[in-house]
Amino acid sequence: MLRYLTAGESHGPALTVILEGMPSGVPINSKFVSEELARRRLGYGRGPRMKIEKDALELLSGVRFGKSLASPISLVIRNSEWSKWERVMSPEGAPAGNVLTKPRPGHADLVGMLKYDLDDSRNVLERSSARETAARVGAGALAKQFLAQLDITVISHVVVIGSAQASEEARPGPGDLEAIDASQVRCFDPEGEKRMVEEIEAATQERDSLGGIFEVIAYGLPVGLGSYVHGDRRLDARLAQAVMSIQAIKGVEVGDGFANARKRGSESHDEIFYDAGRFTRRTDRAGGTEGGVSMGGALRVRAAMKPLSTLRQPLRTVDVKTKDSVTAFKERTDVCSVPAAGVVGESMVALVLANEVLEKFGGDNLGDIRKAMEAYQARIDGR
Ligand code: EPS
Repeated sequence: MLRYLTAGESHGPALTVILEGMPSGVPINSKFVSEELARRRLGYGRGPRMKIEKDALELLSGVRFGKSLASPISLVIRNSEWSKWERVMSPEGAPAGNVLTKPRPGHADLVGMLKYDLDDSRNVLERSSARETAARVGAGALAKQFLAQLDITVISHVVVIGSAQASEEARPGPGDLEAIDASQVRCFDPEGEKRMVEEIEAATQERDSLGGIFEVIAYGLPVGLGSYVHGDRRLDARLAQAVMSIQAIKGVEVGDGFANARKRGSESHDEIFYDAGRFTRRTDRAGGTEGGVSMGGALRVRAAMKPLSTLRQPLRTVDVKTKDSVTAFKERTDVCSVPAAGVVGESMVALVLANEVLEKFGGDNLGDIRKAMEAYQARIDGR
């Protein structure tokens, strides 16, 4: 129902994204999209490019006088560094610049060269780079503006960087995003933030990189998004796919997924109560889905990001041309980008949830969707 496609190389002229399936009548503010793009650049431990460049946004279609038209919405994010890369990344002419033949372990370099029969790993890294996530955040910012009309809010915070952890008690609410973004590492726990910053400082000193875990929380969901009737309709499965698709993500959990695996059943579920005319839960161990269906209220998804694979002290590799044992090539890089990945996680979750809402409540225009949601909620509340 809602689909998006991104295009663009990391050092090409621009990134493009087309979002198709947005209903009509949704207030769309391009300033909000730009602010979301700026949020993705946040975080202690990012590399020099984040300072050099700004994500300059153009909204090309699908919106008129501040409202969506139901036609495809297209965004362009120009790379302000393009003039420096014009020769290296030219769509025409002969190769200019170094050919990269020393693939970085952990990156897509080697598998990409073998799969696509390429002899320059720049042809791989330009597209596998996490630069592409700027386009996803653009699409996610559109989805968020739709969800906001239905009082659904999506936030994220960083819970682990390397060996530094935030307190498990530090659970932000829907209004806490500003406070989270004010933290250098987008951590909601000030003590945790301190430990994380120290961890990044140490890794920077040692010319190494760090991964971590972020949590995305969506507030205000109705009961009944997703379905148990078939595997590919399960909300948790769709979330896992979407979040796992973010560059460098190697693990996804819903609620207390991995911790619950070590507990007994009697400690792992959310008991059901009936208070003031509503079914309620007093815990949220499941993270907001049961049987692949949203339970109503908050949804929690965590993702594990591996330490970035571009290193200042590169690992051993093989030169694909000479087959000599060498060290991998060096690129400009971040030390840690978990805070930014959290913002990308919000976007991916927002895109999944917007699609789920459209599947459940129809997809033509905001007014009809609202009415359908209200009628549905009235039925649920009457039980
Ligand atoms: C990235 C390497 C760095 C990051 C980049 C992702 O880029 P460069 O090699 O140009 O310095 O800055 O991230 C972004 C440009 C971005 O917008 O997030 C990589 O190898 O994935």
